[in-house]
Amino acid sequence: MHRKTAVLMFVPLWLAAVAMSPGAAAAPSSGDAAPSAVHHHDQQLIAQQNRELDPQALDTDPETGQPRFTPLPALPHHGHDRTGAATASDMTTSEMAAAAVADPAQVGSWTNEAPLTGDQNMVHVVCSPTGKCLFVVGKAKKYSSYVYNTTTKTKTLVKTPDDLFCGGHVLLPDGRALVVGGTLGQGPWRGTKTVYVFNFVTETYQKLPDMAVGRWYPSVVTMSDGRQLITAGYDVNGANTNVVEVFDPKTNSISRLTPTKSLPLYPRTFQTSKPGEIFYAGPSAPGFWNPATGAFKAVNKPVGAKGTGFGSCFFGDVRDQNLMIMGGGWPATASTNVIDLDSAAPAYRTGPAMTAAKGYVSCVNLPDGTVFEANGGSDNTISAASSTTALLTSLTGPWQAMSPLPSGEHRLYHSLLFLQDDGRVVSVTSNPTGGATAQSKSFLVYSPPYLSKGTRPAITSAPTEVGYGGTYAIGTSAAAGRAVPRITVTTAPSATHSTDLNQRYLSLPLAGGAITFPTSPAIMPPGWYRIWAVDDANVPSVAKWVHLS
Ligand SMILES: [Cu+2]
Repeated sequence: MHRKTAVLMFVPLWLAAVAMSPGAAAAPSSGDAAPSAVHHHDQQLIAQQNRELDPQALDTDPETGQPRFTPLPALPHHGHDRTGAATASDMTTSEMAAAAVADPAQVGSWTNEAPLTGDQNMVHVVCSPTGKCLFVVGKAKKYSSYVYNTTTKTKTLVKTPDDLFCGGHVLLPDGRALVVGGTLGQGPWRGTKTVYVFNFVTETYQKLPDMAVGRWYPSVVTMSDGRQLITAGYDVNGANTNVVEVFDPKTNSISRLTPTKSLPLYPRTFQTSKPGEIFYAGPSAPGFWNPATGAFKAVNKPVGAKGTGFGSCFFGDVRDQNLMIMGGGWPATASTNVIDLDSAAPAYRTGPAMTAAKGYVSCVNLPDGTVFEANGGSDNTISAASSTTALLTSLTGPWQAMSPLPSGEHRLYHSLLFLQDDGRVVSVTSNPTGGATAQSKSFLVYSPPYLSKGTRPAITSAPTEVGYGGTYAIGTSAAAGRAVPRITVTTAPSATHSTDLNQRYLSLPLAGGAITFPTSPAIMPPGWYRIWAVDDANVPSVAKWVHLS
């Protein structure tokens, strides 16, 4: 693949790593915001995009307070197997035949794991270097949180001080989770101003001074300077806010930027390779945005892209800056669009079509450099759920069909996908129309084909603290006859509502047993990353966390 940005510098620069400590005194509350002045054109744009934002997901009619949907009947049971014998399986004959020939080394495999099954909606996840993931669960006004310990496979209920449901979040550079906004109420949906940080060691939330505005469905992205850009969401009155705010983890404070920006709910915003520059992926009115100055440079509209529940991932090494958006509803599309953000004239072009039309589709950067997609459907109903999953190994495609979701499972509204430290992918949550009886609470775990290809390599030694441009010796081991030519890097999972806006992947060649980190914090914003030894058969180790500063 063409590498445009030669950021690898083999300079034996051992930077002294400085551990960041959580900030000291909190700033005083910023008080109430002035009424937001949204331009008429922006209001039209927002209204259009938010119309697409799944009115079906509202189980209760905001106007009447009455249930909007009646529960769907149970899935039909086909009642026979391939031989015609009676069975209670949900699989069709052709599905069973496909399953019989499915080779995990070719298509991977799914398991349904117990730890969190039976709990409420796991709508938000943030994973940390402690090996613990924070799940914010529930639905509006019925909420809690769990810490899921991925090592011991146990869960702990966490005292949850506010309704964080449908807020925004990310793992901070110092290893805490930031959770902003949430649900203030519905009819119309309104967002809270609350700001919390979650400490994974003490497993407690700490309340910080409020944001200037309430936010329901905000986006949070860590920028190249290590601060978090907070955009969009419905405010305390249910209006889409154009106020842009920034969280500084060193001072635990929020500040409001002077320029405003109208963006739809959960806008797909990404730190580009240029410090201070954000790319808003659209699909309506995409472009490059400087939040500090308000400057915006539009790019072409992606072809066939849909604005609801679409997936978005950088394909391959983030230094190639190939951002892909895929799917979305309604009606759902299988189309993908790719834009090279580093090109002289950045423009969306058509990418390889997915194997199925899907809204609420998610994608994950796997540690071998491929992109895995799962979840979604052609509509937000169980009968329209898609069980297909696929792997993309080249930007030119095609998507290769992987093992479908287990029989009877569905992943629609509120579903999410994330990569565990063990190299497996978790898929949780589904809130199709039909209310509580239609929800799925299963905890599905996908083992990619690389986990069925012999003994995995291992990282035997590595530093915990690393610096920009620094070169570090990494000890690895590999199966007999195999070598480890590279170390790959993935971000800390922070997934919700078919997105993980901070997700990225890099591949660092091992030269003389050492790797060199990029020099630019726009490529790797400061914080915690997972490194993986990947052998010459593209089989990854389990991850080890490193802290970049
Ligand atoms: Cu939601």
